[in-house]
Amino acid sequence: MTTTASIELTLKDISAGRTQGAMCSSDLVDAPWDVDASPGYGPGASTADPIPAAAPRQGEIPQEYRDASDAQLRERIVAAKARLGERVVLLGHHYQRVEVVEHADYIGDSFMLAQAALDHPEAEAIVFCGVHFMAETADILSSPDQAVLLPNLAAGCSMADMATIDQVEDCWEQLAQLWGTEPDASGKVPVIPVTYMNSSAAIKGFCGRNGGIVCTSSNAEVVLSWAFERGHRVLFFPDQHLGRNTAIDMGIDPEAMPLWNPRRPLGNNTAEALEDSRVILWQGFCSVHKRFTTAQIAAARAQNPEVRVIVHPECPRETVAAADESGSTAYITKAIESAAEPTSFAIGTEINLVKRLAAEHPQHTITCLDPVVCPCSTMYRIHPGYIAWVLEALLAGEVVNRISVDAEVAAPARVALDRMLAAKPRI
Ligand code: CIZ
Repeated sequence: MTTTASIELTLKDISAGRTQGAMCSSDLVDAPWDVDASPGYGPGASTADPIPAAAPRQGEIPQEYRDASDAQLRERIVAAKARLGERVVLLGHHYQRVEVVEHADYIGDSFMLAQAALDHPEAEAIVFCGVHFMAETADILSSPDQAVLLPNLAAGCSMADMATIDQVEDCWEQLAQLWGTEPDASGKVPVIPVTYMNSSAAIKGFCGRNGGIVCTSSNAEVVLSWAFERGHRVLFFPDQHLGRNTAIDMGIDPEAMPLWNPRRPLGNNTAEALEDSRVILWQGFCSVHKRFTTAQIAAARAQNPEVRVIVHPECPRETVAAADESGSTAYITKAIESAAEPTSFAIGTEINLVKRLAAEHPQHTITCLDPVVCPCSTMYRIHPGYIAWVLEALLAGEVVNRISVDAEVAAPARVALDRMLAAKPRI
């Protein structure tokens, strides 16, 4: 089982063939600029997923950053940040590696980081160490004269790419043909679109235009309640597991949750099944979280019957049902921080967060449920070399890797995000 050893060691083990059964490619030990030379999500957990043709690509960065040692990059980032002072805010997602989050002004989930972006109108640049949809969200929430920078443009999210705006529009048209879009006598519309934060700005904009809302894994239940006050059903995308787990926890019958396959008419459902539905689940998933299984939970319990198993709600239903608890990264972090007695935790989420929590809480034994878990390969594309490059460019008066959402998409996306920000997280 994975312990507090560094991710680098895990990757070296995989590379040397010492770890069996991993989907994790040994290429992860390569420098990101080598990985970025070919299109794709990068090596690791997401390699099996098709990448959209229009996915952003990262160009080559100057050789000096590629040649610098870890220590030199660290020094350069610290120095550049000190010189930039309040001109820059650096946001680090929970799933980023230690060498990245050590430079972050805020470390958190997408919900917390979206709020942090809102709280810094004075910063001229927000460097978002996360993935593309998070930077888009920060751009939508920040003021137009602030620049949001994504250090590596290829840091995307395979789950977010599983629902394209064309597919969602097409689904919406098919549902509108069945039921129309007007409210009935009770004042409720036939269906409310709800998108997980892990989606493109275009899809958030779609939700804003069509009476819908965004959710994160921290507030999905609150958001679904909001939607059921306004509609008979919810169309939930792109993560089927978060939608299913949240709805089941709210007491909704799993039979009333058909899966929508965007490549088939009516999503591969009958009109009757859709009529009887409460939540229509898009067929998307997270490549990292789908790896956590009931067998891993059984193995953790066989090793230590006292172990407290907490998994992320992006995991499959049977895994969530077998765990002791499930919750967002904020929930997991808080559960560990608030455990009064030394406790054994087995955690089902991305490895960088698990390792960091283990290092920060030596009084507890914190392991990852998956013995050969890969880092999220797209999050892993943010490397200190890219951070040094964007910060030093700012010092030289140059803005690189700016993520800008078109105004006509940003305005309705902001409506959907504002609805979410008004919905209070459960924890
Ligand atoms: O909301 C987020 O940032 C993600 C991707 C997961 C979580 O639980 O924080």
